[in-house]
Order: sequence, then structure tokens, then C-alpha cells
Amino acid sequence: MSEIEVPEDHPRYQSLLTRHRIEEGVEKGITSRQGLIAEGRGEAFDYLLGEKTIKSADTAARVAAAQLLLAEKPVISVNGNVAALVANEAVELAEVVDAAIEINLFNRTETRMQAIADYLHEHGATDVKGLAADARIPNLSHDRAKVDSDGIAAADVVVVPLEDGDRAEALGEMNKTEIVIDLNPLSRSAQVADIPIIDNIIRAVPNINTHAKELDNKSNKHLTKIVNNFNSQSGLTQAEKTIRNGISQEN
Ligand code: PTJ
Repeated sequence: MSEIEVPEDHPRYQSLLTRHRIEEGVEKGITSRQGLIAEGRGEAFDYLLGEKTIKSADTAARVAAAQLLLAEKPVISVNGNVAALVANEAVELAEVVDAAIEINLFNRTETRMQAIADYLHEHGATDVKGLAADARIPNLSHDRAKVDSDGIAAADVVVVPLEDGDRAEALGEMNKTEIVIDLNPLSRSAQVADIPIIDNIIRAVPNINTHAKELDNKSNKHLTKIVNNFNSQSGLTQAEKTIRNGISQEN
């Protein structure tokens, strides 16, 4: 038995494992109760995508890896769901592409900020930003506007998983290059992203890691070519087509 009492060959293993991690996140004070609802919404899309990484999402993950390797100050934004689902993998990604990790919460409380910071440290993170909150994202009225001046405020590339659209739009207005991970191709954050990855975060982050390791020794010229050849709209269209017409229509 693994971390949940369900055998790994159970057809719903991954989905049950994900639910279990989110539930545990809520119990530990890491994930908000709204995070349970967000997970349910994500699961519905994942079911329609066949609970697998479709080709266009894999392409986007490779482009994201190239973009992160090219970045000067990349930051991975972490909320309560991201911490509960992929703490290890997010820490690994930060190491592989030399990015900072910054906690940014919709339902921000100091207790939850600290609980997530402690949890990320337990999973190997060395530098966790977000607690200083000494800068703001302009034109955003809620607590998600609070960022660190040497973190998201200074970043050129930001990974924003499982977001609402407001902050994604505001970050776009700051001319940040945004990599969004979201299972809903119609969500505003996916729509405004430079690189939308329509996939479950539990598959997407390890996949970016794999691509980043493979691309690590490539020249900037090679990486730039990968980024420039990417068409974000085509990935969104392919994911929507798969959701509407079924996985047999995937291309
Ligand atoms: O921890 P906090 O306080 O910052 O709150 C985080 C949540 C996620 C609760 C908050 O950002 C929120 O309410 O988000 P939304 O508006 O429900 O949007 C979440 C998006 O993430 C939706 O489009 C979901 O389809 C998507 N989603 C949910 N679970 C996953 C996912 N995308 C990828 N992988 C998932 N596992």
C-alpha cells in the first residue's frame, strides 16, 4: 500500500491520491477549504481529458522548460493546493531551472503562509519567498497583490499554477512571461498565459522537470527557437477539442 489505502493498480488511483493529498493539506492548515472545491473542478476537466497528459500539454511543458532555462529571474508561485499536491516536485523544479519559490495566497493568513513555508522547507526548499510582502502587483485589490520585491515583483518569468484570472491578467500587464498550469482551457488565466499547460499539476510539474533536465545542456539559441515556435492558442484549442469531442479526437 502507498500513502493511501488503495492499491496502485486501482483505475482511480491517481485521482484518489490527489484527493487524499488535498484533504491532508486542509487538515495540516496548508490548503484552504476552497481548495477542495477547486480540486473538484479540476478533476472534472481531468476526467474529460482522459486523466493523461495530451500531446499539446506535453509540447507546452517542453516550451515551459525552455523558457524557464532562458529566464534570468524565474519564480514559481505556490498556493495551498500546489503545496499539498506537488511540494517535492516544485522544489525539484526550482533547483533544476534555478528559480525562486514564492508563496502567494488568495485566502492569505499569516498562519497559513507560515505553515506552507515550513512544509516547503521540510520538502527541501532553501529559500521560500512571499512572507516579506514588501511590494504589490498594481491594479489588483485583493491579498494576491502582496509579493516580495526580490521575488515575483522582480521576476521575468513566473509559473502560476491553479490561479484565478485576476492576478494572471495583472502579471501580464507587468510584462511578466507567464506559464500557467490549469486543467480548464477556458479559464482566464490559461487564456492570458504566454505558455498555458492544460494538464493536472501532478503530471505537469514532473513533466517540466524531465524536459528541463533534457534541455539543460542546450544552447540559448536552441531554447529560444523552441519558445519562438510555440503557439499558445493552438494548445488551448486542442485541449478544448479533446474535452468537447472525447480523447479519441486528440491530436
Ligand atoms: O491557497 P489559496 O488561498 O491561494 O487558494 C487557492 C485556490 C485554488 C482555492 C484558489 O486559487 C481558487 O479558488 O482557484 P479557482 O478560481 O477555483 O481556480 C482553480 C483552477 O485550477 C480551476 O480552473 C481548476 O480547473 C484548476 N485546477 C484545479 N485542480 C487542478 C487544476 N489545474 C491543474 N491541476 C489540478 N490538480
